[in-house]
Amino acid sequence: MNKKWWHDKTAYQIYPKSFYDTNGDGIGDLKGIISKLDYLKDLGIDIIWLSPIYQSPFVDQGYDISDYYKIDESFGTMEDFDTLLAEAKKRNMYILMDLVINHCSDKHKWFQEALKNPEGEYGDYFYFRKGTNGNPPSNYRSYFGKSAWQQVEGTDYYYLHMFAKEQPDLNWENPKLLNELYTMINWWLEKGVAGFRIDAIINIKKDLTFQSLEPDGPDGLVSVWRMVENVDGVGKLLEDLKKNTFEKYQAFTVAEVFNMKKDELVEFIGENGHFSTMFDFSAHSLSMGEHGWYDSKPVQFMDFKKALFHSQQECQEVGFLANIIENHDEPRGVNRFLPDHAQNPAGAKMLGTISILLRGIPFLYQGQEIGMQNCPMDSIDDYDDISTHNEYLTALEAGLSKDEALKVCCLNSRDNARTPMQWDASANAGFTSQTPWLKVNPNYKDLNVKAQLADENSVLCYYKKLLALRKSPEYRELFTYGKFVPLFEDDPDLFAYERTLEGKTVTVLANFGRTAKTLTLAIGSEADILLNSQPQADIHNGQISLNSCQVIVTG
Ligand code: TEU
Ligand code: CA
Repeated sequence: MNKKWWHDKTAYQIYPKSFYDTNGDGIGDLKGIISKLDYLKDLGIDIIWLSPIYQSPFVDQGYDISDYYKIDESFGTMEDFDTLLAEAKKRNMYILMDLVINHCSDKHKWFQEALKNPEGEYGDYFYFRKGTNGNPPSNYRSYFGKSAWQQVEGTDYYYLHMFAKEQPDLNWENPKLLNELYTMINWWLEKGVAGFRIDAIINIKKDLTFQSLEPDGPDGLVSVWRMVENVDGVGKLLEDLKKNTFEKYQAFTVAEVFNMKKDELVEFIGENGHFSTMFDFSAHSLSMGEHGWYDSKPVQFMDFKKALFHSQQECQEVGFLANIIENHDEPRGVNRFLPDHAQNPAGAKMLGTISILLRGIPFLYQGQEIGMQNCPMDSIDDYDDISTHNEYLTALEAGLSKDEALKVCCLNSRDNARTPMQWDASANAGFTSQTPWLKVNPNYKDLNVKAQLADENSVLCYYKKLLALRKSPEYRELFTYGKFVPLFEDDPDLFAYERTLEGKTVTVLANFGRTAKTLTLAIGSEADILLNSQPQADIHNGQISLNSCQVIVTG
């Protein structure tokens, strides 16, 4: 395997709106990010992915871009961005932008022009189709609910939007549009960004017949996902994208790909794949409901373990996955993947360890390093997220009471991860001096960066040790290139595996169970303890005892 510059790096996702506000408007900003670079460096971060900071009407929190060449004023200016790049570079850190090119905002000038004349030049940047007998061209349901076709007022034209109606899909069959996108991407790479996280990219290939499919819900619609699933040919678009942009700059790309087709793994992230890496969502997909959040299921430990073991084994001969516990679309991992008795600092350390020492590129999400948790909301009006409001309605339509529907949102909402970063115990968790744009989690007085920096047993101090171990001169190669070998696969409490490289082995042992557990291992009593989440470790003669929620790494 050819070594690449990003193989041994650790990444961190910033959700800029909720990271750190320096001018008191309640919205995080670029100056805020710059002021926290040392914090991230100290944590052990190399690569920073910024959720979208482009100009946007924020219908979907910046994933609706109205100008790809501008920084939204709520975040600062292009000068601030250049300063961020320069300051990151000084610290040997890399910046990734979020590349949202399946769709843009309905306020983008392309779309504004297109609306004036759907049959004109800009009309062909999007998918405009005529409806039949006053009905949309097909029965697709958008990811955010209701028809994926929106009628253009006063005409019989509709345009396709797989997400919100304010996010019209871009026509990837149009070479002119592609040229505009390539030029824009190269412009950012020339500027010095190290690469991109690539949004919703699997959706770019459409079945141009746009034929209706069998409905999958009482609304008579079918998830637009079915159309994506049935169409071939995304690979050609992705390869052209890479050749015209990323490849020339050795850019690092991490793709957001859900439900890839089985045989696409090599094509996507193999040695010459379309992307450097892509997120492993196998554990996240476990809780997805068939019809929405209201029929989502809690994740069972054995399923969680099986899913991760499977993707580790499937990918290790092929390429690198990007391992995550949470992101801005998901509830907090501590609440989602840990059993009730482990939803505490001990559990957070355990979950962090098993994830970060897997083979692949670790991606932390802001607040994960202090064990941030889901945020309780008292009313649906406290939620900002467009998807949460849609899922709430879907739950009501399915017959849930208002209280039940709210509960469903509390468990699943994307806003769980979007509440402001908890910096200290002062008002608004030190995130802003004024009113934050989204509620701060009330647990911030006990759970914040400042308190954890001062406590050597905190989740944060533990994460620092964990990342330092992964990047230590002695173990860096092993954690980067070493084979993943599962251990105790059938044990209902243990999450355990080895990483091995050239005769060297590291063993990761975590006890997710409620009670202590003694196990017999091939390691002798001479094994060094490289990391231990609790004060004591009990190893003799190949026997090791783990308390509930304890994780030990030996080497
Ligand atoms: O997410 C794509 C995507 O498939 C999500 O809709 C996901 O299924 C959902 O968030 C689960 O609740 C990306 C971005 O990460 C997301 O924030 C955007 O809303 C979306 O694309 C549209 O750009
Ligand atoms: Ca601000």
